[in-house]
Amino acid sequence: MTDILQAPAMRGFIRMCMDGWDRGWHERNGGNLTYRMTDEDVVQCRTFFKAPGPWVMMDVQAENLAGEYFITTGSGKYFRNVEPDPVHSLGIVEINENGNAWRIVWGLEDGGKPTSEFPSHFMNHSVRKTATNGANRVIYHCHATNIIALTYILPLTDRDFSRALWQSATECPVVFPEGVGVCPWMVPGGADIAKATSEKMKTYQAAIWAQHGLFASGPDFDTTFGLAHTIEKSAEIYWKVLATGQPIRQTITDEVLRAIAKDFNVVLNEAFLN
Ligand code: 2HA
Ligand code: ZN
Repeated sequence: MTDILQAPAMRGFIRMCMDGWDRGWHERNGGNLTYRMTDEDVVQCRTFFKAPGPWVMMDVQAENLAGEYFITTGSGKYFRNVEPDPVHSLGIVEINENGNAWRIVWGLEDGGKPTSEFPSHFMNHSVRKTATNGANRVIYHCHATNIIALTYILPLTDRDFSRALWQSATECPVVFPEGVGVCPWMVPGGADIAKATSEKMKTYQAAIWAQHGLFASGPDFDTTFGLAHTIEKSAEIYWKVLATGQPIRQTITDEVLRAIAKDFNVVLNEAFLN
């Protein structure tokens, strides 16, 4: 390998950024993506690392992420520029042995920093790593249009959003049988939104930030992008139905939801069924 950008982790990361850009979920510097690298990824990329930058303390801590390496989008950087200008748009950071500081080992050239949502990503990586016995590696935040629009009209409860999404596309109960979490509007970028989101992510693969966007997790880029895409598509369908102004004549009933779960061998969150 002659270029770090040929590493499968980097290729997958960049492709996902451009997919999100193409969907229209990353206006200006909106959204962010982080990936917890495997040992093999680190071996492939290490020869391209630079002399590490200084350690930068965080106001969140996760012992189970000590010594990990993350690929991250940069604070204030544009998804639109990730493919044409990766060395400024992206970086790799190493986490210290206490799990409370990072330092840059590749990219984020000319004074760049990890995404402003790094505390939220970090806490959520920690929670999802535990919840999935180490399988989870990707955390993705996007400004998905239709899901944001729904946060103006639906009650901001896990139950209301989970039911609306399950009922709006047949694949939803199979893709996220536990439902989705909903956080009220909160100031972006800080420890509070990080903690509130990570509480939700103990149960769910995805959380919605009211009037802001979507937070999705998964073991790899395909699954995580697919989850965000599925949630947003379902929100779009629900939104189109509401926009007709017609009464809803039929929907996916709870009986059908239970039947889908049985056939596809998934456990639906019973708390959200009638
Ligand atoms: O620009 O999306 O949540 C980054 C964001 C903040
Ligand atoms: Zn955002």
